[in-house]
Amino acid sequence: MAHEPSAPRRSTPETIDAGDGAATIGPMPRKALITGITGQDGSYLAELLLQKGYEVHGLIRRSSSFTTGRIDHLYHDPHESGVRLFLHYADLTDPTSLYSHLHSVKPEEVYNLGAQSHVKVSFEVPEFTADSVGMGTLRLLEAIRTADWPIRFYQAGSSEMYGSAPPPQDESTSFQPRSPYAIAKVFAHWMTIQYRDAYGLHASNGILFNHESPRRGGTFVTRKVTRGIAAILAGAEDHLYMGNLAARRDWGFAPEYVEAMWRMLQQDAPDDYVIATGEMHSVQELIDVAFGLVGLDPAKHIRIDERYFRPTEVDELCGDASKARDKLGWQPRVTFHDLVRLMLEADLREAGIDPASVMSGGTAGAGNSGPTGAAEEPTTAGA
Ligand code: NAP
Ligand code: G4F
Repeated sequence: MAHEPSAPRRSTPETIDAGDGAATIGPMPRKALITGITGQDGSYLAELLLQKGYEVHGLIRRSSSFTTGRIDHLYHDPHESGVRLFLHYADLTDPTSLYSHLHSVKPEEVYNLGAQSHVKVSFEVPEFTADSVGMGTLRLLEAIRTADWPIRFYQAGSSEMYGSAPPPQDESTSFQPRSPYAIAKVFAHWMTIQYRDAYGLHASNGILFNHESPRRGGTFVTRKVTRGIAAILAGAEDHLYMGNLAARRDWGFAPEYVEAMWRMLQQDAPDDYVIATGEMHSVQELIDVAFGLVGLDPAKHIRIDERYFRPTEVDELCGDASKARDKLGWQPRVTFHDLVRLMLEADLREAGIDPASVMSGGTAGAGNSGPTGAAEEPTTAGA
């Protein structure tokens, strides 16, 4: 399909490819299938796999508006040679779509990143969350079980599964989930182990602690803060309405975390791995660091709104990723302060503000501001 010169660069199942020609030379590239390719992690994973020479197939949901903002930069007209990124319409709640695309693509690696991934929202749409996160994983595993070629499977597990289990949390810590989202992830985690044990699938669980980037959705707390500051400096907002500032999280940098996913599937044997920085900070500290970088007083701009509190909260998450370090050779590099700085810089640029003009201590320069596609924090719903 020809791409209209004046149209915005949008990727649809008919029009997207990677366009660097690598797939046309030499042996057949390895094929990977990604659910959730339009999300933060899916976009970084697609980039990583394309760089490694894979042919990448992403499953996307049909929507009345474009959802491919985070992967549009991978777009090249399919009439060019070397197409290596393909998109297909499917949904984790629709088993037929999963089965048919799996069998037509025949991937060697499947990364299950698709999910209703917002914890607070999972209290409002618990059935859809359980369906997409829990049952969706089971549907994908069932489709894989029927395949007559070897497939390696990655399940995007979450530190939310630990819930009220005290930190530090590692692979031996018991799950004590505190939300519909976390309970659905626990189901998916154990189902992945079940298919590994019962059917010999090469199926691995990543238990990833919070990871962020300039592509993070706008209703997660880090991005909400960095976007909020940019809006305040741009004169568009005066206040930022927040929830529980005492919650503590282990925040890392998303591109490093998708590298760990890939490493898990390169192991001879499947296994489960915690991926984390081992450092914990409160939401209040996040606010103080981010506001401090631009010399704003948070007390003047932060307001508390009950709607952003969860019915049950996870107070403290801090991961011990020793196993990933020892077995996968994986280690985080971007620190909490670097992360806040690079996200803030990206949001300032997006708001038309030169970071150097407002930030103290120089700029990080590490931020991949890329397309974000993030939505506004809703004003009528409590996310
Ligand atoms: P995200 O930005 O919210 O992306 C979620 C992706 O799932 C989007 O592509 C979304 O598509 C897709 N999706 C939602 N419902 C679906 C359905 N019914 N069928 C198919 N696809 C569906 O999430 P993320 O931060 O990249 O996280 C990736 C995965 O890791 C998720 O499973 C998340 O739960 C898990 N995880 C994330 C973190 C973290 O800190 N980021 C930590 C641990 C685990 P649309 O674009 O159409 O909405
Ligand atoms: O950024 P959050 O919404 O992330 P949360 O709930 O930790 O979940 C994220 O990380 C999980 C891994 O542990 C993923 F599995 C999950 O998919 C998602 O990516 O909230 C972080 C903390 C919470 O304790 C929340 O109560 O920040 C607190 N918070 C305080 N005020 C707020 C706000 N969170 C949001 N979203 N908005 C607020 O105004």
